Amino acid sequence: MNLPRWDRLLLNATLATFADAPSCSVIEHGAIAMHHGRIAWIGRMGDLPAAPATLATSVLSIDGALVTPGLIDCHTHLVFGGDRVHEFDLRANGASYEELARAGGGIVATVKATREAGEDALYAQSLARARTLLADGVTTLEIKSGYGLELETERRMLQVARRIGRKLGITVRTSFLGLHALPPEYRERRADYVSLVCDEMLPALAAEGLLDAVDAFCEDIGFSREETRRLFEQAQRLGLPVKLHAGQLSDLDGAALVAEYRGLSADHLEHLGESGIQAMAAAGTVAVLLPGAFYALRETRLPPIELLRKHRVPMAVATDCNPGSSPMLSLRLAAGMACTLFRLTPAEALHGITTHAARALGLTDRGTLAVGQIADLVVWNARQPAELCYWIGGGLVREVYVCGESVSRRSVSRCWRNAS
Ligand code: DI6
Ligand code: FE
Repeated sequence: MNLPRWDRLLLNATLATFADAPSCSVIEHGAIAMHHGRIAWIGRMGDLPAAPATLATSVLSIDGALVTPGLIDCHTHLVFGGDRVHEFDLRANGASYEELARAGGGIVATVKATREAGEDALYAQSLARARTLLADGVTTLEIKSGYGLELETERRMLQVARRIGRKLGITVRTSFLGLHALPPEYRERRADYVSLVCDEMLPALAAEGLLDAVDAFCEDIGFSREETRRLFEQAQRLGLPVKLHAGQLSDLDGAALVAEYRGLSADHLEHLGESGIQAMAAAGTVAVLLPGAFYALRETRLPPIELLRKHRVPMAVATDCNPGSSPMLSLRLAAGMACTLFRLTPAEALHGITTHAARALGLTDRGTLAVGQIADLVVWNARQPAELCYWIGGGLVREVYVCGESVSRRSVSRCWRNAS
């Protein structure tokens, strides 16, 4: 008989497959095989087709440890220059995020630092943050531009994002966020900046193959519906999917707008009404919840979780890792906060950082443990899925596999502060 010969086989695993929402779909006493970067077999150990030692080149018992798909952080601004510790201090002393933004701080302060950072410095400090997320179980990462607000620096950010993906061997998806803030040099020429973004920057970066999606900051302190629509029209012409920062601080009905373009996701959503939710449900647009920003800005208005559930809008959870509103470096913590602050169940929050996050990026080959899926998975120092939301902080990762290869603990556990 010709038995399969797999690259790697893990035995005695507690497998959270996420194959069937809403539960985590746990297989106890499980086994999972990886071959040529894909999941080749998954099931109960007792159902393996032969003695384990005959089935794979490497066979490892993991003593009941929890295994999940590699985590997917579907909304980050991880590439940026400098930091905004000073503003954190000012906010602790009573200043608001909007006041700082209107006074020339906020996003624009990071734009200045990002423009001034050379490519190598930008890469080093951003790579260190990506390593930290990876050490906490993230194997797929979305990174937005939006701190350049001019072609050259937007391009540099996107190139740095792609370079991080190549260096770490993880998947990085890039989104163009040219409509993030109005750059100071365009303060009196708003329409010209929107034209520059839509008619020059977006087509150029798309032609260079640097973009997977297009995003905008649709807010009172950001860009209007009309400006966002113009961007989406251009994205559609270029064949790029859209997503949107919508309803974080104000209600411009951005969720309905992005749904109109069958967008991948609407993100933040503290200000969101039922008609927007219905539009998202009809379009298959994912709701991306960002509890790190809610927490850091001391928001009190919750996203409408019960209505999202009622209309069966898939909810993803992400870090929104950025220097201003969410300097967050743990996706697992974001999931925990989604439970505590937004009252998601642990199973919902965990679907939010696996299956639903994959969908928010338009990816169908990951987010669950199933035969044929990419073999990105995490072995945890935990025995049940809810533990990943329950423990606040601490390193729970035992091993990360990316495309079937174990990521050396040494290379990922370097402190993120040391790399720059
Ligand atoms: N929403 C956010 O939470 C980040 N960007 C955005 O559009 C904040 C970016 C920053 O403050 O630097
Ligand atoms: Fe954001």
